[in-house]
Amino acid sequence: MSEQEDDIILSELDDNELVQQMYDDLYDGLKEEIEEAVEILLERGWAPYRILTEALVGGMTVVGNDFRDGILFVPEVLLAANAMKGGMFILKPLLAETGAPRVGKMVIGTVKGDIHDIGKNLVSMMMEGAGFEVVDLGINNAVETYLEALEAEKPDILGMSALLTTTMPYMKVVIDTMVEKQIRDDYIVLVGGAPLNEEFGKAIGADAYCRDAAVAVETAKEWVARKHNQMAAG
Ligand code: B1M
Repeated sequence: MSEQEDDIILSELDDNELVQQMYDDLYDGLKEEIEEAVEILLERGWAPYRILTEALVGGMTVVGNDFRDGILFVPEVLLAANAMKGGMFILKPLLAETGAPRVGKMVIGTVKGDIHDIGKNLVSMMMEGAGFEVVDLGINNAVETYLEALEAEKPDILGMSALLTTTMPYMKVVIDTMVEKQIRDDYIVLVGGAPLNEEFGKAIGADAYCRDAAVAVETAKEWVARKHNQMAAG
């Protein structure tokens, strides 16, 4: 984006300038620069969650808008995603380091036909940070993969992510199969992804739709507490 890229010394920028520069660097897919900037913000005392939301997710929103408008294309967005993952990789252990007690277990994966994983990874990181054990199935998961994981891992929660209008209906396929096999009520089912909304979550039979990772954590805590209370009540 900027022709003067080589002249910029990230550590000399103030916080606002640095975040703006991160937006540019994310846009340009400059992974090393993003990693360096994340380290600088950490040194300056920024909380990992603030870096994640204000710098990385904020920058990715700009990328998303230009992708939508046909200004950026898949190869460029892949580079941006790769740069974002570089930053997330540094933040992951810090977000998970809160020392929170284990509150529950979640199996999560992106649905069949969909390879978007940044949002799902963010949810996983935040859930781990809040004390959940997370089993991440990755991307492009068929109903069989979800069911095998539920059987093997016995989690409290099944989380599904979809970023495409063409793949979000697959969540219903998974939930319907769980109903068919009479295991639907054994799990809390949470769904998320940019094209979803609360109405869709209800319509497919999920327990809740989660707008973002922070909401996913709060919703998961609420539902797990409710489940434990019900079990305690007999
Ligand atoms: Co794609 N893509 N993409 N893409 N891509 C979108 C989703 C799109 C909206 C872009 C656009 O047109 N504006 C559009 C979908 C349109 C639609 O369906 N209506 C789109 C398209 C069309 C495509 C392709 C079809 C493009 C093509 O090939 N012509 C193709 C599809 C490939 C496939 O999946 N089969 C494709 C490919 C790609 C890349 C590979 C280049 C790359 C993905 C890289 C990767 O993930 N490793 C990519 C990217 C990066 C995007 C955008 C730009 C960014 C997505 C993202 O990471 N957002 C996206 C545009 C956008 O969303 N604005 C776009 C940041 C992330 C933090 O947010 O994922 O929403 P999000 O997650 C949030 C919440 O949604 C929620 O919490 C997260 C954190 O706060 N959440 C959950 C998500 N999952 C959850 C699960 C939960 C709970 C909460 O469970 C409990």
